[in-house]
Amino acid sequence: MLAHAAALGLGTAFSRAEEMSPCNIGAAGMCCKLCGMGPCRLTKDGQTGVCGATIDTIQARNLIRAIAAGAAAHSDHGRDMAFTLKAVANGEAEGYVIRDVAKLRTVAARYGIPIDGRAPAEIANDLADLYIAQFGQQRGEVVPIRRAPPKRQEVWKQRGVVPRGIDREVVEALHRTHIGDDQDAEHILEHAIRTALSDGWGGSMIATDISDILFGTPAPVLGQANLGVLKEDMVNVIVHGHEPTLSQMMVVASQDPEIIAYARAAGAQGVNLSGICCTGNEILMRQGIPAAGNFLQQELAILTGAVEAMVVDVQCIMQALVELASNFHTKIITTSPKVKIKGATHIEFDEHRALTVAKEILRHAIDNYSNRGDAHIPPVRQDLVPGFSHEYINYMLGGHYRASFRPLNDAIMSGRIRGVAAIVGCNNPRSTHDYLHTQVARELLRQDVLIVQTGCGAIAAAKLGFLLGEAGLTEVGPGLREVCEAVGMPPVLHMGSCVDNTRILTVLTQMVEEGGLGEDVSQIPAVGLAPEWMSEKALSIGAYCVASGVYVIFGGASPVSGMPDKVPDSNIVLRYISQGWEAIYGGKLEFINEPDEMVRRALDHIDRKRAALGLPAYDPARFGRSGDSRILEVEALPVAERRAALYGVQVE
Ligand code: XCC
Ligand code: SF4
Repeated sequence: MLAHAAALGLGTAFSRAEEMSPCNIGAAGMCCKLCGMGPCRLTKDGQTGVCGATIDTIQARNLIRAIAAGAAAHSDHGRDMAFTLKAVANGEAEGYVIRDVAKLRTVAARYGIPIDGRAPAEIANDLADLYIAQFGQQRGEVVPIRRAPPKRQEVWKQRGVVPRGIDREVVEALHRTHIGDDQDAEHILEHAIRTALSDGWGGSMIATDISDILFGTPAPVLGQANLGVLKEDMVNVIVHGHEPTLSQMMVVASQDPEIIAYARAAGAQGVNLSGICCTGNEILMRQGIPAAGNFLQQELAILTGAVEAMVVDVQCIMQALVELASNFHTKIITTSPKVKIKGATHIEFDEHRALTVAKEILRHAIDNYSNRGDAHIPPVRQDLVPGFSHEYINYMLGGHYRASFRPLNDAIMSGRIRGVAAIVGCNNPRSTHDYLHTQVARELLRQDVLIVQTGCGAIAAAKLGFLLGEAGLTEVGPGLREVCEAVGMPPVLHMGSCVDNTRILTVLTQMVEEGGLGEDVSQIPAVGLAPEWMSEKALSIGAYCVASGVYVIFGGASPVSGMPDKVPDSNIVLRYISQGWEAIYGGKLEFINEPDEMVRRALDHIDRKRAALGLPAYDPARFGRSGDSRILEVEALPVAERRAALYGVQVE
């Protein structure tokens, strides 16, 4: 697709990344533009800003501001979901229903909301009120915190970092970093933890809960990924962004007989809906709607010339789309009252009349079908099986009557599975598309590490076929292969969108509750990786995972690398977010450029956690002689010998 772009003389994020070398002062977190006396760019050791701010203060302020923005984005998404739930509960949201009453009851009961003898709408109304209140709460503790392991909650309480209210922590992060406020790097970063926790154990967790309640808790479905999911003879509509309120209704509208007839009348076979980024993940894991790609494929999709409309809501939408689309017939349609792009068509989405708006958007796209010129759809797509919510993992491992995480814990304790890695987050055109994601995933699978994924990382792995059961037979180490064969699961579990990283927090909590892997998340042989991070949301995720006790490795450049000639240990901020946070939370945040080094440190961490738990050291030769391995050996034999092996017929 990049060659195609070059032939057409069109640029993409890849070519712009080449032309735009990053500012080395800003990239290292050494530029402060928080007041009109600056901006101050610190380039010499010991130098300060006009106000006297030191390099570590400036680095810390930059980092917490990024975390606050990321937490704000995720949490605002959660807020909108809570308002939608409230509207649905009160019969004011056209087209939506409460699809997962069981999850509604489980979640509500956890907070002491009465469920017995009550209609789903009544329970949903109370839960919506409780969740809406978390955003503006001034004192106390946000309620989802209670779902963390007790030991972990103790750590947070002792440090005084339990979020009081979601909005409050974000506002305080902004206040503290205004000129003349908090000027102690470690003190600033303490609040970064509190802000990030209000995302992970707050806004994002609320978003995940409500998406499941309204659209169904995911379970495995068959899907497809990559640009080859676009169709020559259909009206191609791509939903791109994050909030599933719109994308879910687009799914409904695209299957409406009236819309299908309208598309046929326009000469197409129907409407072919696909997704990009996390709103794509939401409908991929629930309805199996194909993913056209991840973040760095948004422009490539338009370059196919086969997309009638790209419908966007919030987050990760490149402004470049509009200019690029002007070379084709593609319409970029913005829908959120929060997001407009100059030159795009704006059709505002309103959850109260969602189905009507979704149909209107689709009619626009269908009307545009006759304007399509030459299409250039690359014939590449890959099957995948997404939809591994923690509820499903429980069921998958223990069955309906004995749903449990026991088999997973046992497999880790025996060493069949060496440990668990969550590989999440964005794409970044500063590296080859998907390269860091897939390099790291490949190697960890070989080392018997079970992988869970969300966001754009999941789609990167999907394109290589890692999200299929068959991948377990060829791509992974012997012990993990046995587990995948026995359970019938892929070695890489797609757990959803970026807000669904909270599902990973829940899984880790359940692993603790199940027993045998310590009493807190920080004891589990697990790591988190964001090999190609680029968004501020990723930094917030990283920080709340650290606060939850996880070793988090970010690939690519560090936004707080500081003075280039300084050894990392004399960089106050780098040392604090690594050793400092580890001493407090048992998790740490490190930026590592090189995939082999990421893998090495991840494995080293996993092995050290195994040793600390008194588990047997990982031994690749110990497992893998059972299950399908014998069959695979037999199948590799010449026909006559295969017969002999299978039926005992002697070979002459
Ligand atoms: Fe992808 Fe979630 Fe990153 Fe955006 S931020 S690029 S993972 S779509 Ni979550
Ligand atoms: Fe410069 Fe201080 Fe103003 Fe930042 S806050 S721009 S360091 S004077």
